[in-house]
Amino acid sequence: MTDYLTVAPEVADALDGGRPVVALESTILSHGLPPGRNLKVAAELERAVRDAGAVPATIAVLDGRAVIGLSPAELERVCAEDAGLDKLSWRDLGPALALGGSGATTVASTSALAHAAGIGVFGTGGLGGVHLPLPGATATWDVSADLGALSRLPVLVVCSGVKSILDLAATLEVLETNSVPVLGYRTTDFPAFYRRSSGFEVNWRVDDAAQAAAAFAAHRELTGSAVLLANPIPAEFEMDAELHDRLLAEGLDLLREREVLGSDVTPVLLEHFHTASGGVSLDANEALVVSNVRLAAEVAVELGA
Ligand code: PSU
Ligand code: MN
Repeated sequence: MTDYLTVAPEVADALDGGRPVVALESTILSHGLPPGRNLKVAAELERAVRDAGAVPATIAVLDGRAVIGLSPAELERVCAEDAGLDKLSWRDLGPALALGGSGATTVASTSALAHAAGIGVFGTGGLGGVHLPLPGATATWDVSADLGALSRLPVLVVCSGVKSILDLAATLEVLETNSVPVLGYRTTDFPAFYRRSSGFEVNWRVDDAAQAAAAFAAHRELTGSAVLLANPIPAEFEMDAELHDRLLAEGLDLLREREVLGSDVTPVLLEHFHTASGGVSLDANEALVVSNVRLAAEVAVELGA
């Protein structure tokens, strides 16, 4: 695997010296945020990680290389309006690397590449999960590869839960089946991305970064699966419940009308939220991901790696 990795010198130095590093994904930039705003958020995320005392490593696949720690020019490329990057999940990495492809990495593929590079902590916005069946169908079998990746990679992922377009109960069950503990950060309620609470309980609560780090360190000794640290969106950015429910209903209608399936579902839904909310969802998205990567950096500092 190391033959396919290009690790930025600053990231390699930190890893060699046992200093804290935080992995960041690129799908949220290329497929989750509009051009212009994405580059601003990318810079802000890296700054938040640095301010908390860790080194950021934004990950993407560029021209057949898995880049661990994008340079400013590479970040611009990923965020460009005409970037034309594919969304690469874990299963896509082999072909993309071997065939010289380029693409943005999801939670699944970013976790795999971070682990291959020796990075254990990863901060992002939302996790993929189990999709609800379409009306009339018994099952879509659309279960994000993020869940499979978390079952097999010993990383700590900090996120704000999953969007309410997903089947939250089923998503939590799959995490349990795969021995992925869900730690609520200062809460026992699983967050629902734009909303602080989903009404579903998580099994553990931690109140500071040190507790999260200790839980992850102990879990890593015993299993090969991930730990999910669920951090609710900052209260002042939580989306109004009525607005949220309206946008979600409209978004689901849109998905049905356009017959959107598979990996396009999340990008199309996010785009609807962003345009139809007049930017409210963009501010929310930015606030939650900044808060998550800051917390990821605090945990990485506590872990000392
Ligand atoms: N959820 C969000 N924003 C995102 C994603 C999920 O609120 O940008 C992205 C992440 O990269 C995640 C991926 O790993 O979508 C999951 O896609 P899928 O459901 O196709 O596996
Ligand atoms: Mn899917």
